[in-house]
Parts: sequence; C-alpha cells; structure tokens
Amino acid sequence: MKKIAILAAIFGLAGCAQPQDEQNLPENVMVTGTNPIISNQFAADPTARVFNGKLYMFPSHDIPSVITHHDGSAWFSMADYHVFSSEDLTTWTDHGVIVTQEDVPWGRSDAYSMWAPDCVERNGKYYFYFPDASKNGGFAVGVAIADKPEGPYEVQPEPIKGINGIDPCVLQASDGNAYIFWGNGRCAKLAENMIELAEDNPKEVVKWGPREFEMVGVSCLKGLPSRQAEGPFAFEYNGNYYLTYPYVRNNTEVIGYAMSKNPMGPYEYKGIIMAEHENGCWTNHHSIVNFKGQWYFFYHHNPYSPHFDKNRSAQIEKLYFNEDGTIQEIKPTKRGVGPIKATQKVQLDRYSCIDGAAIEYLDTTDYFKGWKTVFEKAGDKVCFNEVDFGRKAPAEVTFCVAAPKGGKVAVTAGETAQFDIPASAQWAEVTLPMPYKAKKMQDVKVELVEGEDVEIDWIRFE
Ligand code: FUB
Repeated sequence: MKKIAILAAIFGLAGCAQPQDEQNLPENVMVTGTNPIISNQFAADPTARVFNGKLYMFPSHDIPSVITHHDGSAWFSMADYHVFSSEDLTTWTDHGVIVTQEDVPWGRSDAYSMWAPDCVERNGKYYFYFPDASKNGGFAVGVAIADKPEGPYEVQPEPIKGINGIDPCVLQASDGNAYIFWGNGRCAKLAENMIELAEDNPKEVVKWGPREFEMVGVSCLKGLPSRQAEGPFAFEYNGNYYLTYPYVRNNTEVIGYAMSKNPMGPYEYKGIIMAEHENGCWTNHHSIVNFKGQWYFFYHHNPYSPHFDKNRSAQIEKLYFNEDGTIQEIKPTKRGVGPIKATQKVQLDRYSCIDGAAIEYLDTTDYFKGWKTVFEKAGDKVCFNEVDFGRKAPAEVTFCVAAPKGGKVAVTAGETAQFDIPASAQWAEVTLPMPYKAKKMQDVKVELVEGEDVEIDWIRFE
C-alpha cells in the first residue's frame, strides 16, 4: 500500500510553495523554460545574440498603454530597454534597464516609442541599435555603446544620419563588413565606426509587390510599400544570406523570409517561417540565432495580455533548415525549448500535447500569475516533454492541486503509476511517494483516471 502524506496544507489561491532550488533565487532571476520565457514583465521584439557563449536577449519593453494612436486607440508604449541573459534557455536573468527615453538627447522623452532594438559586438565593443521618435519628427535610429553586453551603455549624441525608420538589425557578414537593415526592407553598409552609414544611398532590398515580395535591387529610398512590413532580421548561414521579416499577408503579420548570395541583395522571397497568430495578435517580431549548435527562433505573442495585443511576451521555438537552405515553417508552442529539471515546477499548462484537458488563467486580474490545467473528466490528459530526472530517482511527487471532490491521476515518466488526490477546494500541495524509479530525460504524461474537475498548477519530483 502506498503511504500517502499530505505535507503542506492550504495556501490559498495558487499559494503552493516554491521548489527548494527556486526559493533562494535573486529577484531578477526567473526559471521558465516554457513560453513565454520572461515572466517579470512584457518583453516584445526579442533580438537574441550569443556573446561569450551566453545567450543575450534584447527585447523592447511594452508597458500598459499610456499613449494613444492617431485614431484614439491605446497604442504601443515603450519607455526603456532591458537586457536578459540565459545559459540554458530555462533560467533567465534580467540585467535591468540599459537605455531609457530620457537618455536620448535627440529623442522625444515623452514619446514611449523605443521600438525593436538590436545589439552586436565588434572589436570588443557592444553596439546597441534602437529606434526612437525624433525631436525632428518621425523615427530615427540611435546607437549606445558598452564594454559588456549588460552595459552600462553610452548613448551617442546623434542618431545614424540617413536612417529614418524603425527596427534596426545589423548583419556582420563574412566579407568583413557590417550592414544595417531597418524598417521596410532597407539596408546600407555601416562605416567601420559602426555609428555611421558608409554610403549615402541606402538600398531597398525587397520590393513589395501586390501579392508577395519580389526580388529587386533598387539603389534609392522609395515611398512606403503598399503592404506593411517591418522588423527585418538578417543573418548568414552556409553561404546564404537570409532576410527575414514580419509582413501583413491578410490582416495581421506573418514572418516571411527571402534569400540571397549577397548581403545587400537582391533577396528572393522564399516563404513563411511563422503564420499569423491564431488569436489575432497583430504583430509578430523575431530573431534567429544558433546557440550551442541548435538554431532557435525568437518571436513574440500576447499570452500575458489576452485583451491588448500591444503588451507582448517573448517566446522561443527550435528552427530547422532544409538541405537546400530553405527554412521549415514553425508553429508556436506553449512548451518552448528549455529543459526542465524534475525538481523544478513542471508547468503542465505549458504542455507538449493535450487531449481533453483545458488551460485557464490562474487569476484573470493578474495574468502574470500564469495558468493551470483543468482536468474536467476522466481521460483528460496532457504531456510535457523533456523533464530531466538526472541520475537519482525522486522519492516523491508533489502536486499543486485544487480538487473539490478529489480524484485519481496517472503519472507517466517512463513507467506509469496512479495517485489519489484528496479533496481540497483550495490550492494545496499534495506530496505522495513515487512507486517507480524515474531517471534521465523523460516525457511526462498526466491523465485523470477517476473523478472530475481536478485542477493542477504544477507538479514536481524530489
Ligand atoms: O514593438 C513595436 C513595433 O511592433 C516593432 O517595432 C514592430 O516590429 C512591431 O513588433
């Protein structure tokens, strides 16, 4: 007979205790591994870069809207930038604010228009490129320079002359040059000092046609394209240059891409990397990076702000190339890419697969509290891939659970066992002995086998 021990009593709504190894984390460190990856604030337009073997992410920082668009609707509001880093794509450190709108001498300090940035390293210096609303009208692109990716950054007194636009991205090509892309498919070579253009006539590398992007190489700025595109991200791989960008296919943005043999194009349109967000979130914005041998696609969605799509959060998926260099289409997931230790909270609501169960917010007055899995009836199940049990099999499994009538769940991690969940209308930690030895990396499956309305916030194994 299994010995059942209910260790912790009632903690109130979502009040189950932190796992041991998450208890002493500094406030600026968060353990996610699932999507969204940043849980202490909104983090949109994520540009990922690898510096010194570590993954750094430079997103823009959405806040609840404080300004309105010309039609009176609530609008993007972004007053500053943070930088985040991770060694494993599971644990993220927020290094704090690196540039604010008050730091920019040429920018409007009340514009809340610090849109999508980028950061690259050259000759030991870190160059942070950011758009901001200019005192002269429109958007300009500024540069802030640091000795370390975390900063401190010094904002240059003038924006880059010759760029009127948003969303800068810098490609450091194997020809030794740095090229800057921005706004609607424009690019120019950067001067060796990285803060000026090397040429007066930026190119329009992609031309907006009535249906899809056509390849062109026009050496002058043109008027705005008939279909909106933005957020270029350019990179080089295996002798090909890739220009990837969000554009409006029907009513909202998809991420598409074009390829070329030259950094400045002409680029030929190849297809979609990510389709429109199903919930209508209007923007998407991305970056692509190779980290420890795996390609990753960083993008954003609005899970922490389901009713306002201008408060967005960064997410990650794995990206794969075909043999001919084209890119395989990616679907957004909740599971994301970070491996989770069995001793950490396994957030089943960030599932890898689901059958019958429902996912709901824990608290609709504070979406950052996250989600729960609702097993309404026997047979409802979810799975959560890549849980690392290590070499020592855990002796117990803990459920953070609310089950007014109780129930019985089956947990599979290699083998399967069933666990009785006692009745509790409020959230409680229920700790039960593990009857089998789970070791190494396992895909975990949880199924309600008896009862109804069993809600699980997370489970963990110790
Ligand atoms: O974040 C503000 C703007 O929305 C970005 O600059 C665009 O790429 C879109 O994501």
